[in-house]
Amino acid sequence: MPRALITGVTGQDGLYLSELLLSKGYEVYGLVRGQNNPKIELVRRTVPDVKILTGDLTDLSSLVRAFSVSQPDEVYNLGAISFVAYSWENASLTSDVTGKGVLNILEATRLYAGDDISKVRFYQASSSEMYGKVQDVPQKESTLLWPRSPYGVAKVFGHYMTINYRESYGLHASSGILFNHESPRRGPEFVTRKVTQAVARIKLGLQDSVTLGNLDAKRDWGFAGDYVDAMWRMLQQPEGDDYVVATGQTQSIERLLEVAFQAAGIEDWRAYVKQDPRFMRPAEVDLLIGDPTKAREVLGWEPKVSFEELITMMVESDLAEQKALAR
Ligand code: NAP
Ligand code: F7E
Repeated sequence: MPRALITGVTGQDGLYLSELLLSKGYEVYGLVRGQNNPKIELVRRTVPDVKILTGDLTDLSSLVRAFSVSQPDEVYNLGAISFVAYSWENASLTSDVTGKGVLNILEATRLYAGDDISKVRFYQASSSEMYGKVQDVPQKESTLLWPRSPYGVAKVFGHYMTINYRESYGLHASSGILFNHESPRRGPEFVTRKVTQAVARIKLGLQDSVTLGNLDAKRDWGFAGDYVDAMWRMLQQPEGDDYVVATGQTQSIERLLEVAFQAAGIEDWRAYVKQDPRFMRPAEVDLLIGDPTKAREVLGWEPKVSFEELITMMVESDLAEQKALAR
């Protein structure tokens, strides 16, 4: 039975990846940070077969201990401070966790492997935020990185450190440059879920409007359940490498609003949307659209859920959740 260690198991991708690996017969260990982390219950409820270990990406010895207990064949580093807006307010912490945390887990991986670097494979959750002020349209693996937030800068550090461990030590290390991916499990701070949750509450008469920031930004949004499959596929290749994972299509926030309100049977979304500079960012990433050709050709990966299906799925899930909460 192969063994996997996942950091960030309490997050959106951690839960989907746990389900995928368990369905493939893996023994799955999940790293959970903090004392009495409330999300531990979510993991126990959703994926009860995951074995929980405590540890933090900023604490190297906790990572060394997690490797020693789990003895993993595959490591998926999904842990991060992942909310871009928050990263300006907590830039140093974001650098420590999202950036230097990658170095810590790479080092723990190398210490665990000892003389046999081939005994473990490593996945790094890199991000399209690294493209920032985009230098190519669409963005591909070779596109110059130009991050626009402390989060993006920290991810660039993690990306290059992953490549460096591959080149320096021969570690089977892959960097998945994933474009935005969403689901009913998405945190409510991100724009898709903020919108689908608000739409559900407006439909049920629990809220009058939703207040957003920049409505012109464009993102290449896919379904998280599809994207974790690409992570797994990367670690099944003979060599580690870097891959863009994206749908190849881009949508504006305005289009997101249109689809989400329509999914709840509301045609005139403009009547319910306000804007506030509070939600604008010091520097914006205006346009993301990925070129997933390499992932398709090498990994045999393709997204299965369309943007419209994704947003409808999220609105329906939020309607059910809000109805249950209102009871
Ligand atoms: P998420 O829901 O925000 O989950 C982040 C996870 O990181 C949570 O489990 C969180 O734990 C954990 N974490 C935070 N600080 C930590 C620390 N100091 N030590 C260990 N773990 C820590 O993010 P996601 O959407 O699942 O994304 C997974 C990864 O992919 C992240 O690295 C993200 O940056 C990256 N990524 C995401 C997207 C996307 O569109 N979703 C795209 C590209 C890349 P708590 O629950 O305790 O806070
Ligand atoms: O913002 C705009 C905002 O916070 C998307 C993370 O998973 O994907 C995610 O980062 C866009 C931005 O995601 C609001 O300005 C307008 O242009 O949902 P988001 P993100 O910043 O793209 C990447 C790939 C990651 O790696 C990250 O970890 O929406 N926007 N009004 C708003 N965004 C939010 N959150 N809230 C608003 O009210």
